[in-house]
Amino acid sequence: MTEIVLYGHPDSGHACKVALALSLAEIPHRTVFVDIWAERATRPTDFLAVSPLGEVPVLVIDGTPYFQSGAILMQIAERFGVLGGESAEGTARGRSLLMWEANRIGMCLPQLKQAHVDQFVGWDPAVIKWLEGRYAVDAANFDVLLGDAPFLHGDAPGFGDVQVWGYVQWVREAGQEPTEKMQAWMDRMLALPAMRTPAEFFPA
Ligand SMILES: N[C@@H](CCC(=O)N[C@@H](CS)C(=O)NCC(=O)O)C(=O)O
Repeated sequence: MTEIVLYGHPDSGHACKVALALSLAEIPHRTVFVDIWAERATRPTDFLAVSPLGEVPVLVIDGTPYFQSGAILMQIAERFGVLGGESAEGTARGRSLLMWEANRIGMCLPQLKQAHVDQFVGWDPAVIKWLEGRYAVDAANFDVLLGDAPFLHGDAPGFGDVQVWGYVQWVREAGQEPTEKMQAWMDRMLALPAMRTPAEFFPA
């Protein structure tokens, strides 16, 4: 039987999205909590051995480590034929959504969330304004990408939805408002039976 281990932390949207993909696809696995706020050198040696950058998430499948959350999602979808990976169209849709998220939402919401955690100490107001401007564009484009469908992949969530969920789940913690369509999509994502809280995905 395939042995799958996911290293992550509840504060990492990148790790949460991989945990959500495994949960949605009902892929048996074990999770390992890694304290990302501790000094890297103090992190578990089995984790440091498989994480080339010392970051979470890392997914290890039968001893082979995969890193970078988007690449891990593609690996899961294509290898197990799930979350859009069952078809060429679903895979193509997921890849496009993944690249969009990584270049856009993944380049404003994580940073804005951290700025709020830091109470803006050390953050240049001009940088915050720039990130907020990026989010405004991304929120409008989210509506375009969702269209009238319940999920970004259509009738059921795919790995593109999971990618976007990673940090949109904390849109308000990042000090931003979701669009109406985004809120409705978030409600549908939260209602999925496979959904868990970050702390449930990665108990300390
Ligand atoms: N681009 C990477 C981002 C990974 C990342 O930034 N991980 C953070 C948590 S969200 C981390 O491990 N931080 C701890 C550290 O860098 O020491 C991905 O998509 O997986």
